[in-house]
Amino acid sequence: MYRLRTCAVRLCPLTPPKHARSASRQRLAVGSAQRTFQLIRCYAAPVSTKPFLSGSSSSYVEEMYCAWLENPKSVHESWDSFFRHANAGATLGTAYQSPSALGVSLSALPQPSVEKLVEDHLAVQTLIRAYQVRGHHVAKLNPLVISCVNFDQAPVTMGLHQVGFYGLTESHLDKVFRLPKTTFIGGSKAALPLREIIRRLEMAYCQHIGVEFMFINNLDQCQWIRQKFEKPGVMQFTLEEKRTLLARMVRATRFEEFLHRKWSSEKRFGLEGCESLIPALKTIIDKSSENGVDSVILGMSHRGRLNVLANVIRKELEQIFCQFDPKLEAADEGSGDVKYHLGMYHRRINRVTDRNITLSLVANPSHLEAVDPVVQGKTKAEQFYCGDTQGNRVMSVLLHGDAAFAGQGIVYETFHLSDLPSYTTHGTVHVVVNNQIGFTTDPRVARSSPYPTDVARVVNAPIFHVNTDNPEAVVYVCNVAAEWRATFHKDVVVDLVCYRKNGHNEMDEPMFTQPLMYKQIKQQKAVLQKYAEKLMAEGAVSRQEYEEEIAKYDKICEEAYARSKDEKILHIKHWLDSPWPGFFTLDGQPKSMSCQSTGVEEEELAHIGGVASSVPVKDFTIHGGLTRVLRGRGALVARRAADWALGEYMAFGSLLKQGVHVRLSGQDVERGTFSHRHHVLHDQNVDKRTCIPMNHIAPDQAPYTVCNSSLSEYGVLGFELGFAMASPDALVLWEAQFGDFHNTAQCIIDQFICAGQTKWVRQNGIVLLLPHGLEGMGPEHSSARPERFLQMCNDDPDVCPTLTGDLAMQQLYDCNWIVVNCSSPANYFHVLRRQILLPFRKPVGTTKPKPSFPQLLFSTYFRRLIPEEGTASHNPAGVKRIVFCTGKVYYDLAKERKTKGLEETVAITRIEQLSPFPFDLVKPELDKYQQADLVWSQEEHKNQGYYDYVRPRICSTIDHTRPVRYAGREPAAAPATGNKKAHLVELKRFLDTAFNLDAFQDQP
Ligand SMILES: Cc1ncc(C[n+]2csc(CCOP(=O)(O)OP(=O)(O)O)c2C)c(N)n1
Repeated sequence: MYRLRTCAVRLCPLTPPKHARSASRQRLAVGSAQRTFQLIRCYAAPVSTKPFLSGSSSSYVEEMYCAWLENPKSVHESWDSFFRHANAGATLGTAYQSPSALGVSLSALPQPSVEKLVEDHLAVQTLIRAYQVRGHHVAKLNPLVISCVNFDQAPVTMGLHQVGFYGLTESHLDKVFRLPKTTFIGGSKAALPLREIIRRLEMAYCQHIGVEFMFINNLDQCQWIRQKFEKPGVMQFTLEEKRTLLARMVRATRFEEFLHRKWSSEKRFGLEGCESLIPALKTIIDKSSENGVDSVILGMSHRGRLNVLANVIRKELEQIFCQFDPKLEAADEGSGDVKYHLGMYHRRINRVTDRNITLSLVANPSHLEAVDPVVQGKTKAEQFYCGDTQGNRVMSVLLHGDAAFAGQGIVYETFHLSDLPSYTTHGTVHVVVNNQIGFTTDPRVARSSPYPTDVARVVNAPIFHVNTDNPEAVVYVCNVAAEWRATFHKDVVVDLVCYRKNGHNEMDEPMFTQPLMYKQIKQQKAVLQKYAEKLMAEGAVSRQEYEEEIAKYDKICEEAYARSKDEKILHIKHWLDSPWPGFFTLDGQPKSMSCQSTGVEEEELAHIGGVASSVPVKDFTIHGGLTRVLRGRGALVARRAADWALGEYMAFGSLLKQGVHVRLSGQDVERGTFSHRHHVLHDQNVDKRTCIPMNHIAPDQAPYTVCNSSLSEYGVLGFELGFAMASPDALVLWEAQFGDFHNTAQCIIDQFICAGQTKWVRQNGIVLLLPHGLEGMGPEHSSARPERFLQMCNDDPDVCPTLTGDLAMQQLYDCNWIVVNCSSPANYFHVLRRQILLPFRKPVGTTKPKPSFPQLLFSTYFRRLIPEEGTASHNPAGVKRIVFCTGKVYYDLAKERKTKGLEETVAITRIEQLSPFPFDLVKPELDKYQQADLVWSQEEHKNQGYYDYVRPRICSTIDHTRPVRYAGREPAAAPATGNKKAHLVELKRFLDTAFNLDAFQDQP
């Protein structure tokens, strides 16, 4: 877009009517989002060399020129005359010829005066533009008065006394200037004296609101914002609106005061200094509700969270207050969480619009901003399930701290999801509680950008900075933000510039580190008091009414406090952010404790296999290589076999047919990193024509979503977790490109997936697909780090449970997550289907081989353990060793055993579900081979992989009567060697150990 500024001077000698039409058509055709102004230019036009038509002033001419091309009457006659002559190739100084309507005075002017007139107009337009671009630099944004933003000492070029900067003098102040189309300060007037122009610009851009938007590369959007802030009188409030605002400020303020009175030494991360947040959020919700939104999903950190719960979401106050009672025990199992992390879901009537609205605040961990993608995923899912393709009914609101917003990379990753087809939520309203400090750290050492909000510029989100000591300004920008989202379905940021009245928490002493700032804060009059005084001075409210409002709310708090004393127990269940109506019994239990068979009729599998090996649309040319792949699949189906890709296809296809939505997301998942999946076919002759055969399985099937994601693990995994949170009736899978890349999403894994249920009684059935395997590809691209997942399992290694018939289900119910490592496509098929057929939801992490894989016949259920089924199993007494293993190393072991002729002597048993550990299946194996020594063999290094998890559990199963030996790689720092030769040597060495029956003789 900005190219147009530099080439704007090169006005071409077009014939206006013809080119005006074509240019206008071009602008319409590209749509509002792509105004790049690729106008044809003739660089030979003499006016192109004029110095006054250069730099930023030229953009005004450009805009006028474009407007003139579309409609010559849309610009002032003087400009019409100028453009006509310029286009006709007029020479220097002759382009302007007075139109007849301007009369003699101008046309009679000597030529230099004409040029001066044009120059002065351009100067005024540059000045107007300066306010639009940089007005926020001088706006009075900071309630603390001290400057919070350093713009590299850029000179202030605004104000009555700065007109000289534009080549104007004081004598111009009372001259009347035409206003360009790019401003709305005139209201109904097309021209104003310069003095008034400046006054109006100061009102629009330099008071308590700083509007940052001129970087947006869409003229319609810029114009929309200009008119929202420039039109005279836009910020008018009715008496009722002012009184409502005051009442909201009373609640926000008195809530914190109440908590402070009752629990002065309890951490609550109060909102004092930013009480305007409450009316801000309520305004966004009211306005969005007015625009048709009926569900708002919020994410936020600690600051002011209780206040938001109480006064925005309307959690019962007694439920909040009883969280402060140290004597109350929790009714639910699990760790629970601190009160300022808990979530909430509430459906109620919005009193302003009288419409139903559902508000949910997503539970979140301390990890700042980690909840952002989760909120987006949940929002996307809710939009998806209610058919809201434009985000008209469901929206997200994200709250941020200033330090976290600037510092946490996940903010950027989440912004980059905002406009992607499979991830967009059609606009999020971001609200930054910019208290100008992060714990004890000043902004000058916490970020390199002037504002904490600069990250939002990457997605062209407008940013509205506002001084929170002016609640009306806050409410105004929030209204505009909500309207922006409803109009353009794009992200927008409200930067609430405020202060933090106390320390980081209520126990913290801020004077240690920010003495001057806090001296200033101590002198600060509370915003409620300021606003109440303003309204009283205006006569909008009387002192008595104000005091009554306060007394009324204090009474509400006192009464709730009294009720909270009756609470005998804490129910974390009451803080659920995503209830799944109908999935559990009324008291939140699974409806049964059994799992249907995961098997599927062969006929159905053959049908799905047929779809997987065909192109279900006509006249669609696929790549020749793919034709071979599909043919290969067809051959497998005919042989009743499946490879890795086909096993997955059949699992997805059968669930879709059952009406279960399946969503697979991750980097390059559509084709599959290993070029095995091919879920999206591309027509080789038609650009962007694609086909997803999985959506052609049955007419009444559920939709299948498969989407290549942005290159973000943290953001995308968080998003999919949020998607899976919305409903138990969908199989949501995230695939890491290689398993090791999940570590950049570790926070989502640790904070949400591993511990989510125990902290927030919230189940989630997300599946993590983690390609894994040491194949000589080097330290990366090898290990999915299964040891990390296993280390975080909540089962006790030292206790062998009672081996009853329902152990398997009970274990699944009790565990925090399931870790599997399938060695066959059949088992992969079953474990995917089991995810949905279980009567509860658990996350699954599945390490899986990269799919160069043997083909196996289908079984009918997921096999947690695959025992030795070969020769050794027929004569257990002759077996000298059982080698336990998991995953694809089984094939290396089986091959080596055969080579060494030990098929009768060594049994190999595969543990496919590592956690929960299948004690009940391991025990019979151990009992069967009484004389055998026990070996755990893995391809991973000893300090990695599965060994540390499996060994104590096998020992507990047999009460430590036999030791478990190790045959695998030595301990190491890196997951794998980068040297192919070393890789093979290592492999040979541990296979030798695994089958050397004397190898452990010297070990105790
Ligand atoms: C990822 C992460 N790193 C560090 C912390 C520790 N921490 C808690 S609050 C905080 C300061 C946050 O400042 P800001 O984002 O401005 O929010 P505020 O507390 O000022 O409202 C820090 C560093 C954290 N919770 N999360």
